[in-house]
Amino acid sequence: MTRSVHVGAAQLGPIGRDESRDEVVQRLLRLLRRGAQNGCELVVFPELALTTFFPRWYLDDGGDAGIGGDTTELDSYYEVEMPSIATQALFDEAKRLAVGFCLGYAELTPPDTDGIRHRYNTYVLVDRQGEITAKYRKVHIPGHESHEPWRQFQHLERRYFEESPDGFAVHDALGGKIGMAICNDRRWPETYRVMGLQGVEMILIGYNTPLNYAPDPSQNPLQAFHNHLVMQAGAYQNGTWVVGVAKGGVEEGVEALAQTAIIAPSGQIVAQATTIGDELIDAHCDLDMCERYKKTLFDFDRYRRPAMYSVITDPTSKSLADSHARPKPVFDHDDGDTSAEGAP
Ligand code: CDT
Repeated sequence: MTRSVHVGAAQLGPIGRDESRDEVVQRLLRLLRRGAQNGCELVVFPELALTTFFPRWYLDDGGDAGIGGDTTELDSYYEVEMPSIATQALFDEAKRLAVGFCLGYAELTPPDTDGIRHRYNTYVLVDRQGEITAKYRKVHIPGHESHEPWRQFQHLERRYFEESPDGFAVHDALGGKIGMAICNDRRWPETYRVMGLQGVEMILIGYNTPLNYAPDPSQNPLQAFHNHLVMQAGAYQNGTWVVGVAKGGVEEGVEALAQTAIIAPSGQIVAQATTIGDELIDAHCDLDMCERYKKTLFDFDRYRRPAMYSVITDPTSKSLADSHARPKPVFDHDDGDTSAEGAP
């Protein structure tokens, strides 16, 4: 029997700074119910799906030393528990409808043994009984740490979130192997490969991507192209489904990419959002299709050459330039003749 997951990608339009959690949860519930009506087993929401994308503002006054001073507004964007009072309705409805979901939010942990509370950009995977079965914290945190007034808007993710200490796990869920990644993670091939090496069959990725990239505006017209480029390549090169879900549209004056897409292990887009607002797209994803790629062109055990890749993770590994340096010619001629022994 073929293994298949009917997945819904629940794109969100903008969330206002003054929009309450309850109002946002009502929007999520509408999308969850639409997914259930369509027969989805899993509905995937974007990164930071409960609030506006608050890293666009410098919200504390700790200066270059890091978060400090009055953090009242900043802290209001984080969840200190999950389910929270406001999100409980989503968990209850998921259970009633027997639809799993994946939700992105800002997480503020309880104090650890050193009394430190950690801030993460987090995804939870919730099963069809409404129980959290897996948590993922964003690995690649983009943007900057300090207030940069020259920008039209900030991207202070590196101030407001720590890098995940946990990495990329793959989970047995919905009859398949499911992984998660968040926004900037999707641009890095290692994200997909680390999960690919664990046999992942479906990667869930939420994103908030401003169309204006201040450090290099020449990339602005390429945002949509790069978005699909990286997710399609990640899917194909690892023989996995990828579900990329946007919070798009103009949020607090900042235009963000939509282009939510469900991508097959062939790298082909099988469903794509047509709006920049709240929209559910869905697809039947045949998980056994992954094998066609995992067992042929991308048979990792047969064809990969890990010994050749050590520079990726081993900082002590010799660079290619060092280990493959051309021997110096025996005779150096100043007439440009490179035919001497040792020359190419
Ligand atoms: N949310 C997020 O990770 N956004 C980044 C924006 C570019 S870096 C400032 C992204 O990779 O889409």
